[in-house]
Amino acid sequence: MKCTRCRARAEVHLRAHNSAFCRPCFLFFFRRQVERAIAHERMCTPEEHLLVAVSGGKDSLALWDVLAELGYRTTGLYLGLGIGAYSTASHAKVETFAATRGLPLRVVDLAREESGLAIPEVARVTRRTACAACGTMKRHYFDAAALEGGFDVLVTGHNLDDEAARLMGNVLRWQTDHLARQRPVLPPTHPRFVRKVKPLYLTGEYETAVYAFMRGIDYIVDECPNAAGATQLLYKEALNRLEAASPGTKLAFVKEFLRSAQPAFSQVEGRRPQDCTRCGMPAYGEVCSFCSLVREVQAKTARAAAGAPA
Ligand code: Q46
Ligand code: ZN
Repeated sequence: MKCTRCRARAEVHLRAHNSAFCRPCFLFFFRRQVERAIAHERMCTPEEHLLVAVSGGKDSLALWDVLAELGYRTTGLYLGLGIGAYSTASHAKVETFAATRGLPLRVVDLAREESGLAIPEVARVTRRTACAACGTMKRHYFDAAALEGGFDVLVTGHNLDDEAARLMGNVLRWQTDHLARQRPVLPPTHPRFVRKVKPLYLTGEYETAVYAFMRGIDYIVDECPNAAGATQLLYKEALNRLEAASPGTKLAFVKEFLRSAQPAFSQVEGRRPQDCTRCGMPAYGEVCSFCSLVREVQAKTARAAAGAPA
């Protein structure tokens, strides 16, 4: 097979794009996809300071690599979630990536923060799934780090597969409030929020894996051990089957949702957040969801210590 761009021997075949590329042309194509997403959605400008949330996986490290290559001012943000060997290994990958490229990195270790709570403990005490606890904790620490560091934009590595799976989940349950917020750019709705963007929202997981391989990025291949039971994976598998039978399905699903359906949902977007009475961060009730979770853990831990049933 020949490269669609230069007719050299192709190394990658992208069925969804009906294209094949040699190595230099694939890297060009990948970067241009990110540039186009940023320009089309007005995600950020070269003057702004970007905080890039990195997990040690291929998507976030590939994204950080492209953004730095494109000349954006970036700082990485790694959250130590306290998930055993997975957290230790992913932290090491991020540190090495940043050090070899001379890029600034911030590390927030959840167990060392004021609340002192790592994900497994929150999940165990509250009897939530690890991912439910993790989602609330991650959102809070991302927002807090962006605010504290004076960043303009928070960038995450969500790719097309993530967005398609999330869309499928939201549609299957008609979660209209979630659909209202499922966009590649979220403008701040509170003075303590910064803009949140997802430059890989139209880039498939396979493409980021190929990019990471070609660029020699050493990322953590293993998934978080808690991912296995997550419903998201089931949606991803279903979408992969649809994609195999009809290439381009995921791209059309997400693109068309954003073009023709999403505006109707965002029109009815709900209330604006107030200030959390405990931490000052945005909240939809008296306290934000993070503080409410921390309170719950503290109350249940105290009850258990006093010998009462949880
Ligand atoms: S890190 Fe956290 Fe994910 Fe692990 S506990 Fe679930 S949400 S699976 S992206
Ligand atoms: Zn709070």
